[in-house]
Amino acid sequence: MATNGNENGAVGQENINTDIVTLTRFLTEEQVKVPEATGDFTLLCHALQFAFKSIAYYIRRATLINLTGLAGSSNTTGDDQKKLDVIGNDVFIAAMKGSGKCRILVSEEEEEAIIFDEHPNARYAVVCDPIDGSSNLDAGVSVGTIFGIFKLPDDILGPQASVTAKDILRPGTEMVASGFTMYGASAQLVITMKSGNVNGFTLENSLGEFILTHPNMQLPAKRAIYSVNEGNSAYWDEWVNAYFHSLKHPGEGGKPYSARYIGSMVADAYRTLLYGGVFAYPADHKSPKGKLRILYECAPMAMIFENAGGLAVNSRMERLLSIQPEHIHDRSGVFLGSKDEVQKVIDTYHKHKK
Ligand code: AHM
Ligand code: MG
Repeated sequence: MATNGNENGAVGQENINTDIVTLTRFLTEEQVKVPEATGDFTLLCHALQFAFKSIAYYIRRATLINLTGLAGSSNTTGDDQKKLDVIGNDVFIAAMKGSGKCRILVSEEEEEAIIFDEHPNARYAVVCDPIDGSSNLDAGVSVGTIFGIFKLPDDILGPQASVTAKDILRPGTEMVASGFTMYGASAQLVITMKSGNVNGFTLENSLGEFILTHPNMQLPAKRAIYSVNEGNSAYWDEWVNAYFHSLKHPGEGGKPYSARYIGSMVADAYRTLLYGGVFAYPADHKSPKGKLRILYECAPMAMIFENAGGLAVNSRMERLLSIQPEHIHDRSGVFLGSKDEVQKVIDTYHKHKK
């Protein structure tokens, strides 16, 4: 077998892997496994990939090219928009439109769903939060893009069919794929297909390629880490307070949980995926429907966590993936993470609701 001369791990001699799996290769190999595949999904993913690379590039350079700060506008829900929110959204819309494979796009930054009537035969609908956690941007904290992909039914294909936002008010169980890209020390893309594995890719900046670095990600079944904005505890239901109290005060001989909260869902979720634990943004008295959005924040994350062996429920302990949003920006409470940790949430809920 040929080697590249680094058996001793000598400094300056890289052990070069010349057979790497890029996202492009991975998608092609996945497509081959589905004989009836048309290639449309693969092309859509290529367009998504370009959007992630572009957003990663602008975020890396933000401070240098004056992209930090507010854009002077606010989005659908009155949140101040950052310049990068606007750029991320524009990049995403252009990529989806240009793919020719996207019929409907829902973005957190757009009040209405965008319907691409110029592509009446496009089979896919995409939901996204182009830059989630953007309040952290100027401090250089990791943010991310979250996305979900639905395949539209045949009866709304073609120039005669009329497509509306209602066509995308579907539960997460109907997604064909979901994922997120975290823009951190490096850009990390995590993607999963319906009932498939969860795979993690790292953007290699010089090659400009996402490389498969975390194949078949599996969430540890338990881990004593909780991630929640405890500043909201005055608004929480009694059972939510009781649950977090029990983590911090485990009783005689027990070890209290560690708290980790970045305030950027993608970063908190990525850590939870790798290390285990529980991430929560419960519904509370101030936000009775919760803060996070069902379509493009909760459902895509829920699919990743379930496919990696974890659980994801809302504040009524219903499976997050089964929740049908009432409108495209509908919200939900969320608890997701390691199987045993989320089970503990469910048990506490039922004990207190008896
Ligand atoms: P955004 O979509 O406006 O960026 O808000 C979503 C973010 C999530 O990334 C994060 O989990 C949450 O809001 C943090 O909220 P808070 O600052 O209330 O803790
Ligand atoms: Mg968001």
